Amino acid sequence: MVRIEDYGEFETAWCPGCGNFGILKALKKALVGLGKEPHEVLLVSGIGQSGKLPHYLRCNTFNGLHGRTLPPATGAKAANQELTVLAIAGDGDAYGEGGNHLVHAIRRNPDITLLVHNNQIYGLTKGQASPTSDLGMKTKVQGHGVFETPLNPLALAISLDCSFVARGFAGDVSHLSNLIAKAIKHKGFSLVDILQPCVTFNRLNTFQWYRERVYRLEDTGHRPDDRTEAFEKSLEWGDKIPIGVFYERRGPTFEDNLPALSRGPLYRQKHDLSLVEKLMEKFM
Ligand SMILES: Cc1ncc(C[n+]2csc(CCOP(=O)(O)OP(=O)(O)O)c2C)c(N)n1
Ligand SMILES: [Mg+2]
Repeated sequence: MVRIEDYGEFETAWCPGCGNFGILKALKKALVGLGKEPHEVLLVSGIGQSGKLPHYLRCNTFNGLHGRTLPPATGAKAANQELTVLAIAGDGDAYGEGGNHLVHAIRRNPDITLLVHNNQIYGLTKGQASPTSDLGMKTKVQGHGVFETPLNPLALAISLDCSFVARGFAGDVSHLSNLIAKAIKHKGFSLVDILQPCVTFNRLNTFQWYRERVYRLEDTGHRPDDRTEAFEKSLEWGDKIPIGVFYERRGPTFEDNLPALSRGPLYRQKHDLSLVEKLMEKFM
């Protein structure tokens, strides 16, 4: 039986008190709760403080380019559907540089889970505004305050009919770990946006700031199969911030739609090299 210790314990480069510790804890708890062995799991990340998370778990990992978590994660799942694939990204990574990939991954619906460490700031590069920084937030670069309308990742995902859309809070590890487990179990593309306080570069959206505002959707009788209600809930931001599963629907995945995968994962399929030879002959 798999245990938390099987995922290892590593020294991190995160600041003491960082919200990323809650996410790491919740992820390990979710994987162990689902009985996933480290060799059955692949974590794909980009660049950022968030992108370091896979360095701190003993399992399969791929750390690629900033904003480019989703293409290799989608490819890995297509090659081996037996793997549990998670893409790990920051708000800059997933919603800024990787925004285009996010839109099209949602449309494609691969059976992978995207965890976004949403600290509403570029952490690794020391505190520039990100697409989710609140209006008016002052940084060393945005000296007069952020004036761009913040991107609402949940509303965007629901408008694209994303098959699973949730928001968690790094300060509520057991709730977050439950959400991550649900997202992994869901068949299709799952987005879990995680409110993750950055204790060094975001002095506005602190643990206390989030704690005073978050409430659980499941306590309100919210029905995740109601897309219109999910959209309405996704617009709530300010004095009250909902967390939980906003929206969930069933439907064919990217892998279901690929005829080449009907005979099982690519790596298990026997290849008939004579077919390739015949093809090559045509070009002789
Ligand atoms: C292609 C490319 N563009 C920009 C950068 C510089 N860069 C590295 S991380 C980062 C943003 C990090 O913010 P976020 O994705 O929110 O992650 P965090 O550190 O906050 O977890 C940027 C702009 C880069 N490494 N590569
Ligand atoms: Mg960030």
